Amino acid sequence: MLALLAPASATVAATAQAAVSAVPAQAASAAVPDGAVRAGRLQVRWELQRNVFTEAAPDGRTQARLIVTNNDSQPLPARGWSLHFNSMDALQTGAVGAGLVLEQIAGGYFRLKPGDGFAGLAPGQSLEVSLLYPYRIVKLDKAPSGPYLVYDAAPDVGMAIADFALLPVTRPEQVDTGKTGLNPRVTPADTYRRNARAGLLPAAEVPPVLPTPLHMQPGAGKLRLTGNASVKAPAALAAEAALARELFKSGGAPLQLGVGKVEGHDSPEAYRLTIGEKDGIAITGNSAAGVFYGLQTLRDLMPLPGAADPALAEVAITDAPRFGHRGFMLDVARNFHGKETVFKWLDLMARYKLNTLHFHLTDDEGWRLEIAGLPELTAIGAVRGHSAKPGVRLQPAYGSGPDPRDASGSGYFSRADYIEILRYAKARHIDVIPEIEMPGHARAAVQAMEARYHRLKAAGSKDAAKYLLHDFSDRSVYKSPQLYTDHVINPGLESSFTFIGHVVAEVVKLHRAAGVPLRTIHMGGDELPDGAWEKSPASLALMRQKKLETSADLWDYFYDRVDAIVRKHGLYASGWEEMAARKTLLAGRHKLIPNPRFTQRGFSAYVWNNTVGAEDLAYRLANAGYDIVLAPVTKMYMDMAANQNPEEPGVNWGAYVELDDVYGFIPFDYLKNASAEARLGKDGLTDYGRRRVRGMQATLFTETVRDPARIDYLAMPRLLAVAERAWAPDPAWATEGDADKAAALYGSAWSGFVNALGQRVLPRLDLERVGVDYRIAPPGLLVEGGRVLANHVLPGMALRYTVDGSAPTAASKPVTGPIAERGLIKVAAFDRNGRPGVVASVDNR
Ligand code: TNX
Repeated sequence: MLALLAPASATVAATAQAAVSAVPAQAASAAVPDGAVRAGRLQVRWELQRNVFTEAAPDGRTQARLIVTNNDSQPLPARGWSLHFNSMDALQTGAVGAGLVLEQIAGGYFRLKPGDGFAGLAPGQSLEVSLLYPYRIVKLDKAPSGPYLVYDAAPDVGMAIADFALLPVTRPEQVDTGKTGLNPRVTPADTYRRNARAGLLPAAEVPPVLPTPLHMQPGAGKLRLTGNASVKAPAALAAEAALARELFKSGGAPLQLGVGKVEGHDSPEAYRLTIGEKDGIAITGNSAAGVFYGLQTLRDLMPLPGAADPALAEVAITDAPRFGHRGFMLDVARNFHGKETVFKWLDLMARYKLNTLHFHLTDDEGWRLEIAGLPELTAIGAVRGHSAKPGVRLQPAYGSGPDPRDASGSGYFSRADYIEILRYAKARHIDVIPEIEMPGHARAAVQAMEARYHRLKAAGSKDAAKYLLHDFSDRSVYKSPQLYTDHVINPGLESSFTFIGHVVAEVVKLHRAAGVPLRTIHMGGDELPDGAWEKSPASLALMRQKKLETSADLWDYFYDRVDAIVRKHGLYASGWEEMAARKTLLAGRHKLIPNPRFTQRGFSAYVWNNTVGAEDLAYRLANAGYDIVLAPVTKMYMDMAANQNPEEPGVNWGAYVELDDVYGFIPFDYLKNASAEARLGKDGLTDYGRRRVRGMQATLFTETVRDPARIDYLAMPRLLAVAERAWAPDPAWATEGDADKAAALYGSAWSGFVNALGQRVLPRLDLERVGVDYRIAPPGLLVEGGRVLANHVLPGMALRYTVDGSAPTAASKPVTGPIAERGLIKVAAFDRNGRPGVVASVDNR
């Protein structure tokens, strides 16, 4: 990922783009006018400077600067060039200082150009421009990304500026939050106090299985693991038997697998696992899925690799999931992530008993699935890069830069890839629910279908407009959260429905070809901006014809048609919460109500909004009859940063989400621990609504995720808390009415959870070399009486420290108690392979 300059080093910077040259070297050099600077010799730095507080912006607006340095022997000319980059947030355009002008091209794609006052930048000189944001930016992940240079003389050639970095946040005014009273940074002492809620548990007290099983009856004996494991299973469980043999790679025991009735449980995922000193191991599942989960439990019970004298403790477990839908959403549209990454996450999901991959395949910035008959969807919609001409490819986004070969900006799953993924998932008892975003978040498709239209029209085809998604005469004024003004599918065009019908039919075919039946497709519904469609002649004509009064009625018309399309294939429709909600105005303010129109359609709505004021939206929709998947942004959005420190990766529009925020989520009583004021006027979940809650999911949008290791960092270990909530029964603390008792129950449950993570679950991933670069949180540090106390959120993680200002390494001194040495104490936690986590430091001089 993008390098953040350490305060001490002002010279070295490397970016992910360094490895990617925009164009073949020859073309690039030909694109540089004689006597002009080469992109490779320009240096760009971004620095968050301060927040500007005004009456109009009481929460502040971020002021930042870009510093451009010419390290070439040639000048940056007075005119004839532009510097392009992406920004996740809006920027004030116009004159930005140094004689330069900032323009928004579209969405978060900007360009800096010389204005009349610019005289050029001589070799060795720097210039500075000022960037003003409409609000306060907290996260460095919001910084510009993917800068590149274009000369007007060769407008089709973009040349990456590899020497690009962010300057560190070291001064208080950079994080000034004004009067909001928010703590601008989490300090090591804050972390220490937070961590102190759980200490190291003796091995025997660490919960042995995660997610927590329903019933566990320990025995007294021990079953030795030896070289002669014998796995017996009927032919129908051949895949499970193979998994069992893999678990027994370095020592096993007699194991019997079978499908049969698990007493007292109807869930096909229920299983019973017994381990006896004499009888060996038996796993019976209500179905192969149950057997599979029994094996995942066995995996967790196995000694860690390398254990001396390996054995299994006697136990009898009867287990079944709390929710039938236990999901993880992976966005491969914003930044592409390939097959191998998807396989890795399917493996991890299975390990922790998650059973649904919500595959976010399309969005404004990419269409990632090959669709037979519509080659433009991937030839154009799956490729990002620089182009002076419209309709060639998508514009760069999220730092993908000028090169159409950029691995994050460009890429898609061929039909064969997709089928392979479906089969891989099926072998792990995971359903794949593909998502096709609409009617908003559809810019990639809109542009691809426009290009198709122009191509066929030029060829004289009568069918040119067959799949067109937007109305060329649309004058609607709207803006999406990603700043687009041209990214929606238009319901006034019959061709929009022809397109959706075609895509749905092709997706159904792919699932059939994979031998994996499809029950639902996620048909989007996210964030159609106010104002969209309103000045489209096509939409207005349709409204007159169908006697629709408002765009909310038009929305209903749209999803009525979409529903008919998916039903024709025997599917039900899934979608974001808006699919089940109706936009209304109450006293002039927006209010989402359960849409009375679709309650009997079997829609499954994924409810993300639990922000202030909407905490009960999921319950209101469920109470009204919609099936619900809980996906609350403040608890289970894996792209949210863990905390407000600017360097901490992730975004923050919904919340900061620490591990315990996820762990503390109460699916059936979101507001249990909220103030009386916050609960006032909010609906709870009725018994009827409760039966509509199908489950929950962790959601990972990937605007900030170019590197697959960043998925690991954001999703792990938080996904383990999601898995616990999704599988394990309601914990006692969630239903206890007495606040003190509930707090005590929570405390011991939390302690068990973090000890299991720190002592067994994560070490197992390390020792098995699964390759998960999970977030190793910074230790907590507290200076007390001249000594430094250190702890970690996950008891059992090894802590190491230095006193000489260097970053701790796997060879640094271990923390074994209070640190008495004087100096700048730097401490980091390490995984079992010596990989360090985030460093924390305190002054103990
Ligand atoms: C909101 S919540 C979105 C996505 C963004 C995400 C970033 C929802 C369904 N939509 O389009 O990627 O925020 O966190």
